Amino acid sequence: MPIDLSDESRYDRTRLRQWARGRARSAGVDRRDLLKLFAMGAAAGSLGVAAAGTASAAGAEAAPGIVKPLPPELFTIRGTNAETNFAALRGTGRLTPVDRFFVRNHTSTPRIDAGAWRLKVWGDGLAGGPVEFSYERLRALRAVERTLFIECAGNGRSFYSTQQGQAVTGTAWTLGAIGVAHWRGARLSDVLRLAGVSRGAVDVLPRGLDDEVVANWVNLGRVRRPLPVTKALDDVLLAYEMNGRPLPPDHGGPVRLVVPDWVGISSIKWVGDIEVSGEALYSPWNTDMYRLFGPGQPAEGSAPLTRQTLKSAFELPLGASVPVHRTRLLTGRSWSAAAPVTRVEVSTDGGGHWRRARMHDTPQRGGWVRWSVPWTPRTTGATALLARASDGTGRTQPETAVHNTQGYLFDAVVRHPVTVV
Ligand SMILES: Nc1nc2c(c(=O)[nH]1)N[C@H]1C(S)=C(S)[C@@H](COP(=O)(O)O)O[C@H]1N2
Ligand SMILES: [Mo]
Repeated sequence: MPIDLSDESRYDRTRLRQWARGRARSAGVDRRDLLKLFAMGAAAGSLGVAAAGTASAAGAEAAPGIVKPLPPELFTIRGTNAETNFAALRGTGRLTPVDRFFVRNHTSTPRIDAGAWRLKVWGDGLAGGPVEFSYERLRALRAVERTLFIECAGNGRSFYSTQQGQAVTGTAWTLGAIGVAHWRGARLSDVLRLAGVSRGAVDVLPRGLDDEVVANWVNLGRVRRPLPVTKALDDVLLAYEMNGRPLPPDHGGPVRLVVPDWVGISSIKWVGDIEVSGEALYSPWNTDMYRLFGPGQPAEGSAPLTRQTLKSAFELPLGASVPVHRTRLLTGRSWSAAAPVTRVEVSTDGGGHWRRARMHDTPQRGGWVRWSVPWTPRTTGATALLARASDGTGRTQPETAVHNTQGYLFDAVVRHPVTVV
């Protein structure tokens, strides 16, 4: 019998059961519904997440709900999202210009007036009651500036299927779900302290003001993902500027979180409230999503994902044609969430020989390095370009990434197809 939500006591009992199981406490999301949902997604080969009232845009020319222009030379549209074409970064600086910074929207970009915006900090992890911050008040706090990347946990996901022959669900990103920006904002720790965060606080739960996410008829509520209070008090920003300009609407304006090194979903855009809790919190974004599921993982999945990994990309379209006997400068970028990149090697013969690439930036944690290597193709035909980075922890990109059903944290060396003509 379907649950009648107008029957309040029945509804409350359902919520209570969910609560007892420790699931999805603020959205009334049933775990079994979610598992069914992901099973359907797997069968359909994609996750099929769409905004309430918005038609699915898979395969469409434009991403409904993104405000900025998305010219095809700069972006590849994937459902409600726009992937940066890596080739469009060639010649740009260390910072990704906003006009080509990828957009990952679960629903659509809301337009929020900074003057009317408020951040409400609340919950039993505060010593007192809720505290509100206006945009003006936030901007009056001590400001910090940092150059950091935001990268989707699923960046590179499509290579699980095209390179490793493995089935995964979710947006079929190549390597363009990353951007590096210079962010300016207040420290989340300052805001939490002003709000009276108590010593017993365990998790904070920032929530976006964008529409609720409805996936295959299950309402997951608004985008929100718990963050341990230790990380929240460490290095997280409440950013209001990106590359020296007020934060644009598509990237979370007027205010978003920027969570250094962590999976992009942590950096909640259009933040409207933050719950501070004395106990662990759950949302679909740290339970059934953004964990590793699959062979070798516990049935309930790995621990919630935190740090991003190590990757490299060429500033060249996949499948590009290049003229034979002509010397060209291959350029690209490498980045790691764990430590600065220490070395980049490139192969132009499918992995047979490797050469050191020249680095054009001082490697820095949280950013990427631009690199280049000259190449004169000698024979015509199909080949693969490979770039392999190592970082200060001693890690080098592996040949194969660890398969997981939702295709997160792809870190293997990508075989970038080109044809010499
Ligand atoms: N409120 C809200 N925050 C969000 C999202 C969203 O859809 N809504 N997407 C998340 C995901 S999955 C990623 S990868 C980053 C993308 O940030 P960008 O669109 O500025 O590139 O924002 C995160 N924050
Ligand atoms: Mo993401």
